[in-house]
Amino acid sequence: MKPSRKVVFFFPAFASTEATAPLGLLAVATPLLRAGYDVRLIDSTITPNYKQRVLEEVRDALCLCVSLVTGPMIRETVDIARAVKAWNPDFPVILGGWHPSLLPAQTLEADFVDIVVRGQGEDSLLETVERLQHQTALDGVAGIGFKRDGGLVMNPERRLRPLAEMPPKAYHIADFDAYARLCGRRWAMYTSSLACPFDCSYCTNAGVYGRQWNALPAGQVVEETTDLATRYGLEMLWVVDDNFLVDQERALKIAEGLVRRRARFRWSIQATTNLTARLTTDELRLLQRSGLHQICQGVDSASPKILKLMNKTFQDFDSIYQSAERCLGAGIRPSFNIIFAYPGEEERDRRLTVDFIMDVCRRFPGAEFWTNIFTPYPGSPVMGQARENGIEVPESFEGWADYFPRYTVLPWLNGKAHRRVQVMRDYLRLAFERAPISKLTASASVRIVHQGLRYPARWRLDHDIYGAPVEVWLNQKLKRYVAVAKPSVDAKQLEPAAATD
Ligand code: B12
Ligand code: SF4
Repeated sequence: MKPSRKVVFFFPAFASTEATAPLGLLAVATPLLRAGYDVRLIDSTITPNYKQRVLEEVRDALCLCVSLVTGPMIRETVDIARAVKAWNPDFPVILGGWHPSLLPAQTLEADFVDIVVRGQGEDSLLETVERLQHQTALDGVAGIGFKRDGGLVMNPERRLRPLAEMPPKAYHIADFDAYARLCGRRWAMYTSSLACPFDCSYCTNAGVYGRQWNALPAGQVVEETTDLATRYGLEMLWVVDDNFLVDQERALKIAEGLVRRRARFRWSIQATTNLTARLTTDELRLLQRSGLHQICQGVDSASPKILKLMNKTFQDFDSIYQSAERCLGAGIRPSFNIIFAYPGEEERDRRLTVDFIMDVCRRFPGAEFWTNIFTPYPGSPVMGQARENGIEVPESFEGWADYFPRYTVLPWLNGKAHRRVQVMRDYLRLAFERAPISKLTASASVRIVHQGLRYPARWRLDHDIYGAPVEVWLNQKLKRYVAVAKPSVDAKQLEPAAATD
């Protein structure tokens, strides 16, 4: 029998209503489609019966490929891979994405994983799939690891290719209707540059993309983004680059190009505060006219001691205030991220950060903060001191499933202290308005009650008092009245992926 040319992609849910097509899988799909493979994409977020669908699709396929990051996505990965192996222990299961890239050997040790792909997957996956199809050995395929005779074989690394050399992503295999039904907004992710020149000690990016920032030319970004938005009727693009503003001239050229093209979509970026603060209000206004509506920036802490420990000395406090003031002056929402409980953070450091958040939000209404609990990720520089910090590093692939910044418990933040920080984060959520990607439809009366809760929340944060959190409880009750769109169809009934792009 001729080996199949069908490849099944699975994307485990990331427990979020911020649903859109998984860009990593759309990236690795293109070379396969161009080589004539039939790609089926099953995203559990929009497929209620995803397990059954995977089990049906693999029956006449060549392999199953899963994309995942560290954390809860591991649970569904394990479940699906085990189910596939129960059906056919010899069916190849391939894992790619951030977690397998950062911990390839441990991931490959799992008995339901046959191959791991490290880093950029476009070329590595195509070569792997071709070898599987021709039933030839996997030796020499750079960037992958596989099993032989019960042992692990790690092939040499694959050289990183600049983004400009990479093929376009296969957006056409994604069901944007189903994502829009789930999150209430029709949007997609887009990559215009790779890597970041900085070196924050909690960040894993250098481990996968190095520090050599490289980018697509402005003209290409303008062409591709306008085409994408028109083709798929998108109202928004999230440019997921690590640091979009490294090349200021390119950023402004993109804005000029989009204004000239009369682009009608909104877009958001991620950038460091020091680079955002380099822009004048007029330059930010140009970006706003081109559709830029949000700049996500990692502030992380307001304690100079913690910023130093994070190796974030490139960011000063003036730049944060300047960024907030100028972005808002230009009509762009500054969206700041905070990490609580970084190793070495004491109560007074955390207090400094809360006071800082309150100050920025009061002085610059419209600025928003999103907070996380420090989560030690494999491959980040701070993981080098994991043992000294008392962190128990999981010894198996499955052990990483509970690493999630929403609820990570740390040796120095557990029990009562952990609960206190979580309640404090709940009050920060209540105290000032934030705009999530998903469009949640709350009734006017729910919104009025919500606004009323802001004032006691701010009082509590000012006075550092979080006992008997009735407002948080009330807010949770109110959430029941916020209608979240649910996927009504099985989006996986996609037409077999059509030809090339
Ligand atoms: C978009 C994004 C999200 C979106 C995902 C939306 C979606 N539908 O996919 C949302 C907002 C939901 C999200 C959530 C989270 N995210 Co996130 N996210 C990103 C971001 C910004 C872009 C990812 C992306 O699509 N990039 C573009 C694609 C093309 O690149 P890529 O993913 O690297 O894919 C390439 C390779 O990795 C590989 N590859 C990928 N998949 C596969 C699969 C196969 C089979 C193969 C062969 C190869 C392969 O080939 C691809 C092409 O070269 C990255 C940072 C970044 N700069 O990449 C963080 C990042 C992936 N997220 C991260 C984290 C920590 C989180 C959260 C925990 C954050 C939080 N505070 O809650 C949650 C976790 C969600 C969960 N399930 O547990 C970390 C992951 C670290 C790690 N160790 O895994 C990253 C790296 C950010 C960081 N620097 O810390 N995230
Ligand atoms: S600025 Fe952001 S992307 Fe760059 S190293 Fe720091 S955390 Fe990572």
